[in-house]
Amino acid sequence: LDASLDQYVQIRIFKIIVIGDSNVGKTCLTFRFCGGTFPDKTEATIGVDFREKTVEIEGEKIKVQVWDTAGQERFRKSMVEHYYRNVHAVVFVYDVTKMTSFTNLKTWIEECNGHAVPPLVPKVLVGNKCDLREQIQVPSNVALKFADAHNMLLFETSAKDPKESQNVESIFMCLACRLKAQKSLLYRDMERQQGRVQKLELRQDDNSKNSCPC
Ligand SMILES: Nc1nc2c(ncn2[C@@H]2O[C@H](COP(=O)(O)OP(=O)(O)OP(=O)(O)O)[C@@H](O)[C@H]2O)c(=O)[nH]1
Ligand SMILES: [Mg+2]
Repeated sequence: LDASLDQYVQIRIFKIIVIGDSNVGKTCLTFRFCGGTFPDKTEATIGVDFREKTVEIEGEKIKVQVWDTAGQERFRKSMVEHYYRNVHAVVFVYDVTKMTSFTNLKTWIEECNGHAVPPLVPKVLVGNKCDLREQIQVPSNVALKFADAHNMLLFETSAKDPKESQNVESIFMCLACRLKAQKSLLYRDMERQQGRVQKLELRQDDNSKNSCPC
């Protein structure tokens, strides 16, 4: 019992919020990642839906807590403060078949910046519905330029197409890896302050064996 309790106490939780226009597929993406399937039917999210998945990185179990937020203003306005409080990472989603969902990203980024999210909080951009190849309105190179300008990685995905599920997984795994690495860096800095450089080098060696999806 002691051992299992120990594990429970040590598990870390990363809060990742998923933001973007209504109908871009935030619910479907989070469902795909946490539940492994594409939901037959979705309703507009009201407030927020929580989903979570425990992943293992470098032997450490981490709980990824995904906040599937509402895109419609009337369903989110009372919740916005809660979305951004103590957030660890942000996923901005647009729909590759709808240009307005891409141009609106500016507003979503402004909202995020307006809530004093620290610059170290990783942010990524996700273009969803790539399975609708004939209807693409947002070219990859345009999205890539935008992502670069905002210091974000770009993922093009489909929550619907099972062949793309690895890409969906990569979004959250990449963020979890980065968060884990950030925390290790923090620990290393503390060690450096204490003059424990030897241990610092050992840790770096350990890290080089890892396979991060990004
Ligand atoms: N073809 C295709 N359709 C998708 C994909 N992802 C979501 N959809 C469809 O897009 C619609 C909206 O999906 P949701 O996940 O509910 O959208 P949302 O961003 O959560 O919307 P709000 O909750 O209102 O903010 C649904 O009809 C989904 O079936 C995808 O990857 N491909
Ligand atoms: Mg939704």
